[in-house]
Amino acid sequence: MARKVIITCAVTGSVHTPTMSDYLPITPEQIADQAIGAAEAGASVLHLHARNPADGQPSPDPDVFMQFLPRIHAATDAVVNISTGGGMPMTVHDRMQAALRAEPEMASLNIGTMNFGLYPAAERYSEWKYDWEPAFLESSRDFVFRNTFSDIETLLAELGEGCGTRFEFECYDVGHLYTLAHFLDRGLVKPPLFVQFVLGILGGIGADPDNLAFMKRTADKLFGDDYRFSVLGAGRHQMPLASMSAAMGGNVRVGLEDNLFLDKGVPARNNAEEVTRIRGILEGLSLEVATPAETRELLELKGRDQVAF
Ligand code: KMH
Ligand code: ZN
Repeated sequence: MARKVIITCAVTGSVHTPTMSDYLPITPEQIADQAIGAAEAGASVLHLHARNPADGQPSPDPDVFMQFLPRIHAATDAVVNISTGGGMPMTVHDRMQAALRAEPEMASLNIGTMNFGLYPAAERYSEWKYDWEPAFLESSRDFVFRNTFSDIETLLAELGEGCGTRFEFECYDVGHLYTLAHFLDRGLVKPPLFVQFVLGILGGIGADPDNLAFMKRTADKLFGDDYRFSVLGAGRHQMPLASMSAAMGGNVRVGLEDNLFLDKGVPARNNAEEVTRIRGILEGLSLEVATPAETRELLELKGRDQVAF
C-alpha cells in the first residue's frame, strides 16, 4: 500500500471541562453526533471517552458508553477506540470496564504511571458552569495517573488476549518507550505497534520539535519496523506537531480531547473542524488520508463485525 496517514479524532476526553468550551460534547447524543461528523470529515479512528450527561464529569460507566457506541457503529465505518485512560479520580479497574463490555477493535493503553497536571487551567476562569470543575482541576495537583507494570499486564491479558483488541499505546515520555519495548521483548504486545507520542502534558515530555525527533529516534532504535507512530500535541501544539509527524512519516491525532481551539481565541465548533484542518494540511503535503479499511489493514485490527456493540 502507498503511504496513507491515519487521522485519529479524540472526541471529548477527560481533561477539558464544560466551562472551557461550549462545543465540548457531553451527552451521548453530542458525542455520537460529533464522532460521526469527525468520521465524515476523514477520521478513520475515533478515540472515545464518556461523560455524565447531567454535568459533563468524565464517566467510566459502560452503560453510558453503550448509549453512543451503537449509534456510531451504525452510522460510520470508522474504527472505534475506547479509552482505558479514563479520567480523575477513576481506578484502573473502573477505567477498563467500558472496553471490556464493548470489546472494541482498539483501546488506548497508557504506558507509565505519572503526574498529570491540569490545575494551572483553573486559574484562567472565574466563573464555572458546574461546581465540580475547579475542584476536579485542582485535584490533579495530588493525583497519580496510575499505570503500573501489573496494570498494563492486566489490560494486555483481559482486553488484548481476551477480546482481540489492539492498542493505541500512549507514551508521554521517552522512558515509556522503553517500558513498551520491555513488553515487546516479553512477547506480550504484538507488532505492528501503534504508538501515540503524547507531547505537552504537565508531567510528560514538553511539546517541541526536538522532543518529537527524540521520541521518534528512540522508537526507531527500539522497535525498528515493528511500529507505526502518531502524534498528539496538547493545546496549541496540536496542529504544528501533527503536521511535523506527517512530514516525518507518522500519523496524526486531533480532536477536542486534546485542543479546544482552531486558531488563537477561536474555539473549534466541533471535532470535524479540526479533522478538516489537518486533512487540508495533509493534502497540502501531497499525503493521502487512510480510509477505515486501510487503517484496519495497517494496524491489523480484528474487524468492525467483531465488536460487542
Ligand atoms: N488525554 C490524552 C493526553 C487515554 O484516553 O487513554 C491522553 C489520552 C489517554 O487520550
Ligand atoms: Zn483519551
